[in-house]
This record gives sequence, structure tokens and C-alpha cells, in this order.
Amino acid sequence: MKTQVAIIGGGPSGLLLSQLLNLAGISTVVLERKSRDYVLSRIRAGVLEEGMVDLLRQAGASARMDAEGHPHEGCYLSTAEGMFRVDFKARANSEVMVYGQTEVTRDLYEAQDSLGATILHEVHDVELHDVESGAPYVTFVQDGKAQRLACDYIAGCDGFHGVSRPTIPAAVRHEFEKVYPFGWLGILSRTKPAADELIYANHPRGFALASMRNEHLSRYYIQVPLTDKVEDWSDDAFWAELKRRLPETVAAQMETGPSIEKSIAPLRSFVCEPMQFGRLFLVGDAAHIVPPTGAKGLNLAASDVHYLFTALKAAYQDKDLSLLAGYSDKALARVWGAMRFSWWMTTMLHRFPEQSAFDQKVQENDLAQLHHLPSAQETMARNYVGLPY
Ligand code: FAS
Ligand code: PHB
Repeated sequence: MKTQVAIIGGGPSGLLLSQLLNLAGISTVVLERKSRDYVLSRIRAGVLEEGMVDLLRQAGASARMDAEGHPHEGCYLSTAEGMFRVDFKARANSEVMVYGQTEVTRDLYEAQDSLGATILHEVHDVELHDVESGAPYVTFVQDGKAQRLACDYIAGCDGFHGVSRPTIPAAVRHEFEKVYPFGWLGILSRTKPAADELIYANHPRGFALASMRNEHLSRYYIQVPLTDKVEDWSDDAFWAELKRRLPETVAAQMETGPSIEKSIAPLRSFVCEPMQFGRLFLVGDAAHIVPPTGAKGLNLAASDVHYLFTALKAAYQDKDLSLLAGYSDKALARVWGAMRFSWWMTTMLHRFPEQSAFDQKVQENDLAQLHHLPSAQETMARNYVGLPY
């Protein structure tokens, strides 16, 4: 088999990159470990930055998002002082789109199908070869048959546990990591959302987030100790704890119901530098992980895709290899901006087990500045809606 760009991973990164490249007349093959149903069963991100919304429109995969997505011009924060709103429109002249990652992935699969794209599911033993040469290739097994895919370039879009990042020699990789001493217990329920916009809550019992997918589907999270297991939490126990952490007026009118998905996600910040090696380019979670507090994970994958797509298009259409050479530096500059914001939101909103009285006072002042200082709200709004590509 031969293609121009081999893409490892059929999640949002891989599919969006493949779609943009195919529309530009550049051939791809997407190699995905799981079945399509499995990929589409994942419940993850829910907030799209303006840049990602534009990219999905550029990819011709935005019709359902434009019809069913919910533009949000602000969000609420709840603290000991009370609940207040940060106005994205007033502070950053922008907004975000509330539309689930699952739906984004579904839309991208449908868009790729309409182009007749080559997406191979349930492939195993993927290995990358000769990535430093001018003729890299990928080997893999599908339906028990060994296959070889020759290509010009390889995009590692295979997430945090994929094979692409480890293909970069350990001596070349510089990995930065911060693991947080808590996790997020999340549920999805067919209930009316608690408010018209998201509520991020800092509470003495721990962080809580009230989010949504649409007017009939709510997504909630509470901070839990790393030792908790999802089976420790009945739906009733979850609702009771969530209500304790949200403002009383919100909790009093909250609609509860059975969870249709319930899981605990650990929180970490992680960056691999560089994000390229020879003709291998890392994209999305393969290169970096953020705590979901800043709603940046999926959105960072999108900006990586934008930079790599632009660079590959220049290489093929203009024989200009300069953008490819500068991909890692360009992507990392934006990655570290989102890394800092996600760390700041996580540090400001969660209760850390070893938190000192000093830490607590500083956290309260951070929240008070955000509550009362327009300049603090502008900084948060600009980061939340997405720094420029
Ligand atoms: P993905 O991990 O989505 O996709 C990688 C794909 O590669 C997968 O389909 C995988 O099966 C495949 N793959 C892996 N190894 C392979 C191999 N060897 N061969 C072939 N294929 C292989 N972000 C937010 O912004 N907000 C959130 O609330 C949020 N919640 C999250 C909750 C959880 C539990 C997790 C894990 C992540 C969450 N994220 C959230 C981050 C998430 O949305 C990611 O940023 C996003 O999925 C990144 O997309 P990809 O880079 O495509 O990686
Ligand atoms: C979600 O709706 O899943 C969501 C929204 C905002 C976040 C994290 C998760 O910061």
C-alpha cells in the first residue's frame, strides 16, 4: 500500500487532519486500533473554541454543529463570595460552541466517508519505520494479515497511549509532566442542564462543574480523591454531592436522573518536546495532555491539526518545506499557552489535599480578582475562547 500521509489514530485529530488533506487533494490512510463504534462510544470534551469551529467549517464537517450546537457567550464561576459571570463577548469579543466531541467525531467520520477516504479500523501491531529517511513506512496487522504502508510523512494522532511518541528516541524527547492529586468523576444524564451556561464551582468540599451537551442532556463533574472507584459512587450519592458544591439556588431547581455514562478521569499536564522527528509529526494527545478544567484538550488537537495541515499543503503544493521544519516550535508555542491556562484554572478551582492556609488565601484572592477586576476577566475570557492560531 502507498499514500502521501499515513495517519495513526482515527480520533478527532486524525480524522480532521485527514479530511483537510483530502480536500486539498493530498492522499491519506488512517489506521485506527478500535472499531468505529468503540471510538464513537467515548464521552469526552464538550466545548469548542472559535478556531476549532472555523476548522470544522473549513473541513465541510460542521452542518450538524451549526444546526445543533449551542454558542455560549460566557460562563459562571461559583465561589464562597457567590456566583458571577465572565462575559466572553464583552471581554474578548468572542464565544465558544457547546457541542460534544462524540458528535464532532461522528461528523468527521461521515465527512470522510463522503470523500471515500481510507480508514482502516481494528488494526494492530502498528509500527513506524525509517521516520528519519525520505521514505518512511508503517507496518501493521489487519484481519490477521501483515501489511506495509509506504508514505511520504506520518502523522502520529494516536493519543497519549499510542505508538507514535515512543518512536521518537528517548534521548531526543524532553517530557514535562505534572500529575494532580485528584480525579474528575463525570456523569452524563438525560436531564435539563442546571443553568443556561457552564458553572465552574470552587467549594470547600471540592471542585464541581455543571456542563451540558444540549437542552436535554447534561454533563456534570465533581472532584474526587484518586483512590475513589466509579463503583463507589451511586447516582444518588453523586447528585447529593454535586448539589452540596453548587450554589443553593441552582441545586434547589436541579433536575436529576439516572446516569447514562459514569467514569473517573485522572488529571495531568504533559508535554513532549519536540513534536516532530524526521518525517513523523505528533498531533493532539499524542504530544500533550491538559487537565480538562480549561476545556483545552480537544481544542489544542485542532490547532496542531491546523499547523500541520498548513505545513503539509505548502510542502506538496508549493514545494516549501519551511513550515514543516517549524511545525513543532509553532505548535508548542500555543500548547504552552493552553498548558498554563489549564494549570491556572485547575489550581484556582480545586481543593488540594496538602493545601496550606496560605495557599487557600491566595486561591481566594485569585477568585476575588476574577470576580471584581475586568482585566482579570479579560485574560480568562481570551484564554477560554482560545488564543489566536
Ligand atoms: P484521541 O485519544 O481522542 O484519539 C487517538 C486515537 O488513536 C484513538 O481512537 C485510539 O484508539 C487510536 N490509537 C491509539 N493507539 C493506536 C495505535 N497504536 N494504532 C492505531 N490507533 C491507535 N478534553 C476537553 O477539552 N474537555 C474534556 O472534558 C475532556 N475530557 C476527557 C475525558 C477523558 C476520559 C479523556 C481520556 C480525555 C478528555 N479530554 C477532554 C481530552 C480529549 O478530548 C482529547 O484532547 C482528544 O480526544 C484528543 O484527540 P486525539 O488527539 O485525536 O486523541
Ligand atoms: C464538558 O462538557 O465535558 C466539559 C466542559 C468544560 C470543561 C470540561 C469538560 O472545562
